[in-house]
Amino acid sequence: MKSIIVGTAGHIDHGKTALVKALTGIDADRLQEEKRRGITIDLGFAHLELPGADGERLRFGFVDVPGHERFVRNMLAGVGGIDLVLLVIAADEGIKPQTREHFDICRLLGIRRGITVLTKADLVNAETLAVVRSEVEDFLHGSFLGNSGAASGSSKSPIVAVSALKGTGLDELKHELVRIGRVASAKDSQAITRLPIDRVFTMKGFGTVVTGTLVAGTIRKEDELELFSAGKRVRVRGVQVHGAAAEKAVAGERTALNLAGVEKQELERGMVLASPGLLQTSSRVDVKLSLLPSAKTLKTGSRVHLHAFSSEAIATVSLYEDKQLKPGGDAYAQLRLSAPLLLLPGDRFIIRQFSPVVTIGGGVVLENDPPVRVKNVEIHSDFLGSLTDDSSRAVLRARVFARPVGGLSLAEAVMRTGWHRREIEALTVQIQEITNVAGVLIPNLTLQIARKSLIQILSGFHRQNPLVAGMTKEQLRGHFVGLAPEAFAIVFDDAVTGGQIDLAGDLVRLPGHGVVMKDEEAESRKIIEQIFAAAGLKVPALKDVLAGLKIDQARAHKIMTLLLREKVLIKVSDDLVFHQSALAELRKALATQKLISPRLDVARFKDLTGVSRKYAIPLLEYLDRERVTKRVGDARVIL
Ligand SMILES: Nc1nc2c(ncn2[C@@H]2O[C@H](COP(=O)(O)OP(=O)(O)OP(=O)(O)O)[C@@H](O)[C@H]2O)c(=O)[nH]1
Ligand SMILES: [Mg+2]
Repeated sequence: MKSIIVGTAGHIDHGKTALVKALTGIDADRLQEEKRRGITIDLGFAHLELPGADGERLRFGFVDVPGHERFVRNMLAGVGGIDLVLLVIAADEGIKPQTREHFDICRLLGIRRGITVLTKADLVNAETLAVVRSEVEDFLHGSFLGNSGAASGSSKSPIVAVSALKGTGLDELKHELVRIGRVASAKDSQAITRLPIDRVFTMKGFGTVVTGTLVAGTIRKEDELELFSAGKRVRVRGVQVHGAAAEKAVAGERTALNLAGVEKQELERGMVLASPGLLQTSSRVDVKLSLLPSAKTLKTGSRVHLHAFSSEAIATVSLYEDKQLKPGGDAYAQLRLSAPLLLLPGDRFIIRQFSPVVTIGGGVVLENDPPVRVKNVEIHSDFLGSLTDDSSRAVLRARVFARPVGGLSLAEAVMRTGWHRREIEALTVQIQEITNVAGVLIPNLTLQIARKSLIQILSGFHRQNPLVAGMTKEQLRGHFVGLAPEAFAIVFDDAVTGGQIDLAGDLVRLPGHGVVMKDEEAESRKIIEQIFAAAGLKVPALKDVLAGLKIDQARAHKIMTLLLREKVLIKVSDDLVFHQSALAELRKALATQKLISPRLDVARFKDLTGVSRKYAIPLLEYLDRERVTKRVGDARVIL
């Protein structure tokens, strides 16, 4: 069943609540004070099911708002989630200040569909009704509720005259509700769940209950949700939709949740329940701001009241391009919020003047984690412009290209767009210029440049250090500090697998660019290796070995350095060097010894290895450093 949220709008006393009651049979004025004073103070709710075509049914959730100018704040808490507006104008009064203000709000929120209702039609004669109708037509001209110009067929926004008292016009109104409800775009029940809370109360036998318009996603019994901005997890004990118990609530439904894990005092209007662990609140947002023609010029640095869904905050406006925004104009701006709010790109909001409080404009959130200071306004404005693109592919592409080196992780992409991870992954596949490298999205161009740089850096290194066999991987990594580690890893691994670079132990070099040894050097190297390999643990003194070679001392030392760097030989103390194979054997022997007894003293070690004390002590100290053994008092244990 399709669910549509219908909001009322219009001046005080024009008959909004009476109209909702005439349609649904439900009195949305639930507060004592409302009944006593005969005015709506806070949001009221009602519901109605109507048959559509082909046996389908449409479910309308009504949000009835107060018309009083002092309660526009409450009106704003309800209007954020609506799909369709009933703009209520009393036929005996015509257009009044809150008719205008509510209508402006609907336009600024991007509400696309609605019906204009001329109420109290029974109080005027046909002639007056015709005059009011034509006044209203002029007023709506060119807007989403206007009927001239391109609007036609199913997108037509009707004006219906109604008497809630006599019941006239109600059938026509229901007919129009169904007609428009059928074509209104439904909210996305697959999206990441968000329920802005508009009421909190306790119910005997149920505990804490919150209500709201489910603007995205689905909520089931037993779901875990995250409470923003409290940063708390809560459990859904029960779900009600339009006043009746339900297994689940889907986007577009008026939803009540019975919550476990939270007290009533911890909850308030303006908080949001959302899918856990995916989203984050923001204290700064970049937006596209529109100022009403009726507003005063807005200077950069001004403070305003911001309303988004059921939440509100004070915002300081910082305009990107100019120092001020003229009435009727629009501009990119950064809003700094007095309290962090859960906002996602695409969310609409209203701004009201700080004092006196009147609606002056609104806009759409583009970025919920903007830079504190923008270095180049032109580039940043271009970026914000690309975020307004209708194609989600274009938007994702722009976001990835805005992070050309560090990349955009999937988790962050979810947080910054509000899209599901799987959607983003699917989009990435469609965008040719970007790659998903182990969960980090990065432009292909960056990978190409990194591949080239890798080779250039290595060949530069070889040129400057002809006597060194190569760079360590860490040294090389140091040239790519800004690059996402995942991207470096793939570029590096690909280069090794593809044979563009050689990796020997810890050393990286270009193929054929190692240290070139002359014949006698190569021969000497072989001799050294053989002597140490054959010696096992009873190694000769290094200086004796080097002195026995045919080459000079400088070259002999160069060879030694190479052998140590490649870890063929290992230095255990200043004058003791072992072949790596001998130490590997020793480790094996100790592992076997451990099975017999992990305790080891110097005498035992000497027995085991056959070496003298002169070798035993430095070897044991080396093994301690390598965490093969551990000193405990006078003895050691094998780890
Ligand atoms: N004669 C007549 N009176 C109506 C009609 N609709 C509403 N009224 C009366 O107008 C008064 C105001 O109606 P409400 O429905 O409370 O007006 P409202 O727009 O909800 O007012 P707020 O919520 O305070 O902004 C009430 O006394 C209603 O009985 C109608 O169609 N005909
Ligand atoms: Mg009312």
